[in-house]
Amino acid sequence: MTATIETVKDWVIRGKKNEAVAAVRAALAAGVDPAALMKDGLIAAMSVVGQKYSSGEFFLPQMMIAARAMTEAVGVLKPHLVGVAAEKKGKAVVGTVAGDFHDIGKNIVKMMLEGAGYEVVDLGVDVAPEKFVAAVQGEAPRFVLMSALITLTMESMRRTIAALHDAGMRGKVVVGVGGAPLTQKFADEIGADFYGEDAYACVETCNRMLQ
Ligand code: B12
Repeated sequence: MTATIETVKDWVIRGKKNEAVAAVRAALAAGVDPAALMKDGLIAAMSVVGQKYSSGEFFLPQMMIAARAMTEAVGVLKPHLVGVAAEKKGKAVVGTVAGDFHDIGKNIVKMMLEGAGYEVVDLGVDVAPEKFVAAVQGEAPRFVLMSALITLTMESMRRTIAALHDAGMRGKVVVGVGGAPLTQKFADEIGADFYGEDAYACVETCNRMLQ
């Protein structure tokens, strides 16, 4: 089977899990760069799916099967993207904020952080501010990393930062935020320490902040 980044993207958009996985394997075997497969194949496919959903061409079931294909394909790419860290770095608590169940991006961030040597405590999805606070109190992480994909749930980030502040924990952690609708401007407005546009930027910023 010959497979290119475009083939991978196409199968994910169409929600064809087995074909997407086979196309990723074939593209890797043909020497396609794994990082490019992730960015221009898988992540780009989800943008197209989002556009099709917005325009009414796709409905929730199509979005769900595309997400499933994406998740399977990421699993195949993982060993090619994630190195074996030479040293252990800091601890990070990650989670998708309250009201939000999107976790593909958060899981990629987790995967890249673990590959870079971070210990990651994953709180999952729909994580209430109090749960982030309890994790900071119990785990003493260096980083709290929040993900949001819905404009409305971005406000949960503001509430989580306020809850950390009220619990006297804000100064003890570096707070990073990300997710497709996020911007640097919003991150500044809610008092986050950094915004990262993708998982690579997240790891790079965490590394920089440890120095
Ligand atoms: C897949 C998907 C779903 C799947 C989610 C499956 C899953 N397990 O996550 C399903 C089908 C379940 C779903 C459900 C819904 N969805 Co949806 N979904 C999407 C879609 C198509 C792709 C999201 C995605 O996975 N992208 C790929 C990942 C890799 O990208 P990412 O998350 O942005 O992550 C990258 C970066 O942002 C960054 N990053 C992410 N997190 C973090 C954190 C930190 C700290 C840092 C530094 C970086 C970082 O790194 C990641 C990797 O590089 C988007 C469209 C879009 N353009 O985003 C809509 C979208 C987000 N969904 C939308 C909607 C409306 C919904 C629903 C409300 C639909 C409904 N009627 O029920 C529900 C939400 C339920 C809920 N309460 O959460 C809307 C949101 C609109 C808005 N303005 O807010 C979108 C934009 C679609 C659209 N165009 O309308 N969805």
